[in-house]
Parts: sequence; C-alpha cells; structure tokens
Amino acid sequence: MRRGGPGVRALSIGVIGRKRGLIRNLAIIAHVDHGKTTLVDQMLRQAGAFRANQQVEERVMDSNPLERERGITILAKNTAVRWRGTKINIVDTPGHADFGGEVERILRMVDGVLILVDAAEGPMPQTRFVTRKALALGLRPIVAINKIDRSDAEPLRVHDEVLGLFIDLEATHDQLDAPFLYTSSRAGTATADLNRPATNLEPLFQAILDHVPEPKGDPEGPFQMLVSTLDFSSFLGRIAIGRIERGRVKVGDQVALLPLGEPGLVTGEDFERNRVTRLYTFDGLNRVEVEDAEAGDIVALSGFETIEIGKTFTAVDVPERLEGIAVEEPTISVDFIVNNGPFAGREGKYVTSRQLRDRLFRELERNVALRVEETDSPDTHTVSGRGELHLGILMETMRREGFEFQVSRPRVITKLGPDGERLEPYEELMIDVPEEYMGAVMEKLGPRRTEMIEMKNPGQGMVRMSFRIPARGLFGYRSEFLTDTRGTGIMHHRFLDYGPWAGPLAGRKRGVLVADREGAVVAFALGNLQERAQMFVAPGDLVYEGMIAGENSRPGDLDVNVTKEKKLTNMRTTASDENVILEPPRQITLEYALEYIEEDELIEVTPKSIRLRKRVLPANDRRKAARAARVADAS
Ligand SMILES: Nc1nc2c(ncn2[C@@H]2O[C@H](COP(=O)(O)OP(=O)(O)OP(=O)(O)O)[C@@H](O)[C@H]2O)c(=O)[nH]1
Ligand SMILES: [Mg+2]
Repeated sequence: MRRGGPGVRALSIGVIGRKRGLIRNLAIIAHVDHGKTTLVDQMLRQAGAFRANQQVEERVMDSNPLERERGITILAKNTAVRWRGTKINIVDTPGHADFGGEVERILRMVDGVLILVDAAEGPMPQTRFVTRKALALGLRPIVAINKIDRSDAEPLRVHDEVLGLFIDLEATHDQLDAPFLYTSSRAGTATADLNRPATNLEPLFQAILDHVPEPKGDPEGPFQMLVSTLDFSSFLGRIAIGRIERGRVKVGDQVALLPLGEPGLVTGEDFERNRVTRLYTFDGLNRVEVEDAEAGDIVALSGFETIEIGKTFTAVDVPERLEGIAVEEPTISVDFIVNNGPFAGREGKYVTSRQLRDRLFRELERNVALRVEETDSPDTHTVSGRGELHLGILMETMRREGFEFQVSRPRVITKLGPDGERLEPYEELMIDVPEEYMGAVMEKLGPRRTEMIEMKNPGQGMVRMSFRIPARGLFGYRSEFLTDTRGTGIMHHRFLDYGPWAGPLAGRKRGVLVADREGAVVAFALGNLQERAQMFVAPGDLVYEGMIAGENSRPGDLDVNVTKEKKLTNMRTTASDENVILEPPRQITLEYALEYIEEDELIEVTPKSIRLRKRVLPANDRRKAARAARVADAS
C-alpha cells in the first residue's frame, strides 16, 4: 500500500516552496468520519491541484481498495497544495482509534494541526485523544466545526464543547486563542462567522497561512531528519517519511541513519551510512521525485536498510540524534492457524503453514504496530495488534491476496504492574442511544465490570454516556448492543490505559446452532429453525459438522440439521408450505466475527467465505469435552 496517493510522477522541479517561509506543514486530525478526507478533496480542488477536466473520485486520498470499500482512512497520507505562493503540506490521518498511534507519530512532522469536529456529534473519544497529543506537543491548533450543513448541526454548542475540551486538556493561552471556523467539507466552505455563509475555503487557507507557524530549522546547518512514518515498496524497500529538521539533502549524498537511543550527539555507536537513492516531495496527488530538498519540507527518502520509525537521519560528520518516537504497544492477540477444516484448500491459493508464516513476517516490514510470534505448533502463529480493526484489516488484505487460514478469539495482552500484580487493558467506551434504551444498555454493561465516567443529555431524546471498561468486556458486546438498541445506538471505544485485572467476565449470552453434518443448507430446515434462532447461512450454502450456522436465541449450543429436506408424502403440499419466508441471514464480517466468537470457536477465513466453527468438530467429541469440563469444575 502506497501512501503517496495514486500516482508517482517523476519530475525534476526547481523551486516549489524552496524560499524560506513558503512552507506550512499541517496535519488534519479528528474522530472517525468527521470529514477529514472529504475536506482534503476540496482543498486539492480549490487550490487547483486537479486539471480542469480531470475526473476525480470522491475522497480521492482514500486510495487503497479497502479504504474505498469501507469509507474510512486506514493509512495516513501526505499531499501538498500551493496557495498564494505557499506550499502547504497536508497529512490526512485516520480517525479510527486503532490507528491513533500513527496519528501521534505524524504530529512530529507538522507545525500545526487542523482539528475537525462534527457539528452535531461534537468532540468524541478520538477527538480528545488526538487533541491531547497535539496540545502536549505545543502545536497551534486551528479548529473546524465541520458538517454545518447537517440538519441536526449545533455549531455553537460544539464550539463551546471544544473550548471546554481545550481547558480540560490544559491548553496554553496561545492554543486557547485558536481560530475557529465553521465548515462544510462536502460543500467546500469555511467561515469564521455563521451569519456570513461562505462560498469557498479561502478563510481556511488564510487561517493556515496566518496561524500555522513556518517550519523552523536552518537550511544551512548539517542535515537532520526524524523518520515519522514509513512506506514500503517492493522495488525500493522501506521508505522513510519525515520533515527535514535542519540542512539539506541531495540524491547521492552519503548520510547517516542513527540507531534508536537518547537524543544528542552519538559517539562510539555504530550506524548505517549510505547514499540517498531516491528523494520525493509531495505535490497534489503525486509524489514527485526531486534532486534535493531542504529544512522545513516533508520528504520521502529511500536507500537504507535499517529504516525504522523514530530513527534520525543526519549528516555523517554531525550524528546528532533527535528525540525518538515510541511505537505503541499491541493490546490484543489472535492466533493465525492453518485451515484444518473439511473445506480447507477449496477456496484459497495459499494455504500452507509455510506460506502463512512468510506472509505474516513480511507484514512486519510495513505494519509497525504489529507483532508476530511463533508458537509450539508450526501451524499456529500469534499475531498482536492495536485492536480488532487493525488485525481485521490484515486478515481482509490477506484473504484478498488469496490466503486461507483460521483465526482464534482475540485475547487481551496482560502486563505485570509495579508490585507484580496482573494488569489488563481498559478502554473508554462512548455510547449514544435514545433514552428509552438506556436501561437495556446499562443492564448489559454492569456484569462487564463497567464504570460510568460521564452521562450527558444533549437533547433530542438522546443520551451520551461514557464508561471505563476492561477491553475484554467489549468482546461480544457490539452485537448485543445493536440488538438491544434496535440498531439505533452508536458506540465507539478506544484504548485508555492498563488497570487491575477485573477477574472473570461473563461471555456471550446466547448459544449457537451448530451444523451436525455436511451438506447444502435447505430452506425448509431454516424455516423450522428460525423461530428460535438468527441464521448465519442461507439456502444453498455448504456446511460441515461443527460449523456454526446461526445464533440460538437462548443460552447453550444446539446441534441441528440445516440440510434437512421436507419429507415427501402423497399429500399435496400447499404453496405456502413450500415457499418458506426466510429472514435474511446475519452478515458476518471479520470484525464482527472477532468480537463474537468464544474460546472454543474459530473463524475460517478464505478469499470467498468467512465461516464460524467449533474448534472440535465432531458433536460427540464436543459433548465428551463438555462433560469432562463439568466434572473438573465440580471437583
Ligand atoms: N453532511 C455532511 N457530510 C459530510 C461532510 N463532510 C464529510 N461528510 C460525510 O461524512 C462521511 C465521512 O467523511 P470522510 O471525509 O471519509 O471522513 P474522515 O474524517 O476522513 O473519516 P476517517 O478517515 O475514516 O476517520 C462521508 O460520508 C462524507 O460524505 C460535510 O461537510 N457535511
Ligand atoms: Mg479519512
């Protein structure tokens, strides 16, 4: 996956933003879906980055297929526009909590942030997280209250909420003085005064020129640059992206790449010296190959074997290390297991443990927050990441490449506290629901060891609640939440901190229906079962013994025959008998499955299917195991 946008254009350019003071470096940060990428579209358009007749898709920066399909940004991406002679480097960042670490790293290569807040939703958990990080780094914010075109927009209320957040986060005087704009990313408008509707983004561009400080750093000094983010190409290997802090760099220069460590002059340590083979700057949707670049600009460079986030490039004779960047630790793990179900190898191209292993280790090249470990079994690898979406994206990418494998239920990664006590990750959970469902939500969250942090009633019959909850407590919760709120609730969660182990937590409330034999699913069988179950399979789907076919509406698993045909009798059947009306099956997505399954279950992932199964397939063996467990419990 490439960060530079769809095209890489080779071009030798002279003077884009080369004069001092003609660069601004800005990151756009926000909660998921608040309109960052849509805003970047409009900035590109209004700054003239597209040719007059150029066909450009919506949210053009979300260039990889998974981003387009899901409508979310997964990887941060750089772009640049020119406005009144100033080059504005813009980094579009992902808003989903699993990628918060990447946003944090990116903040090290910009001089200002644009904080976008949805004019109806207001500040959300991820807004708080990214804002805290930006303020702590001393960055000057510009605030955009976005989506003011929404019918339920309340920009003034949200304005106050953002100020409240700034005060909470101990913003400095300068930061509290941030300019506030009211914007519609979709319409491409920004105004400082709601009484004066705008027609374009001019006020935003002007605010960027006025309020984002020029990059500091002496272009005449010795070269120095921090690796803030990575890209990877099979041709060039790892590519470092960052802002040049000091000096200049040219293609062909011999430069040093210092290992991670304390900031300051490096003496007596070995480091890589190599030539810069390629150097790029950003321009519109393209990454532009250049001969040289200087302090203040954001560049991508390649030619080094030991590129890592947080390392410093320097002139060989002045190896002065910058303060590094810590890469966030993973909080959950899953096992990737070779597919050993009866349908193994039918749908995937790459199915062996060797292929799986190679692919997983290759992922480490580009996916810095990921860990892969071997286990006692060559068929199983433990993969750790930042959350279900982070791991889900990897699985989805692999199945698109033709891989087939199985995945276990996620486990949280525990740690030892200062006194040797066991700690587990806690999340902040924010829930918006219509008032009438509040009771149902609280009832389910109680047994999950949830603590309420705050409850607000912003009006329109909705309640907003935030909780602190062990990450384990969220497993399996989303599906119940959607059922309990009839799909009207919205929930977001993000990692908060490590806290004391919360003890045993209740698992999934409902049991599952397990297919008791191999065959094709028959409508008649589903018709009989659907009264007491929500099916995951549709007529014609193939099932095998031990595969999960649906959810029992009660606790406890049931073995069922979903391939059962109607008995043929001499009696004529009525038409209504033959045409059973079936509820549509529940669509199982990867992230849904990850939150759903229990310890004794697995997800089978192939390029064509996502199936849920019991670890132990034969019904008899499962019954024996359950009996043994009961005996063990009783003794
Ligand atoms: N009504 C309205 N909708 C908007 C506006 N800006 C964006 N949207 C919609 O909000 C949704 C999310 O927009 P994106 O630009 O993808 O949001 P994002 O902040 O980049 O999301 P992530 O990258 O996933 O964090 C899309 O459906 C947009 O069409 C706006 O100004 N008004
Ligand atoms: Mg986006």
